[in-house]
Amino acid sequence: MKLYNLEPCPYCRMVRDKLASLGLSYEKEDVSTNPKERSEVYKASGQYFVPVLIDGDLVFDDEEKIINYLDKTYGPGKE
Ligand SMILES: N[C@@H](CCC(=O)N[C@@H](CS)C(=O)NCC(=O)O)C(=O)O
Repeated sequence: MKLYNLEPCPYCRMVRDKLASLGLSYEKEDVSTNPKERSEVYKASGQYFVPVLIDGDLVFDDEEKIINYLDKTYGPGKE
């Protein structure tokens, strides 16, 4: 799994906290504070906002979608 991340971003923090609480390991890529300089985010997701989570072929571009997905897929009882 890969997270496009900005440390001070509160939405990214929600996702980092969720990943940590589920004990999931992931690659974290810190992006530019300038959305226009986030070509890697655009390439992956078709938009410039973070957080973006990539899990295999799946791409999520909003913290609520990401957190729902993580809970559904990796939450307790979903091993
Ligand atoms: N996914 C959130 C938004 C996430 C968000 O606002 N991220 C900020 C960083 S904290 C961002 O990437 N902003 C880029 C911009 O303002 O163009 C939502 O739809 O409510």
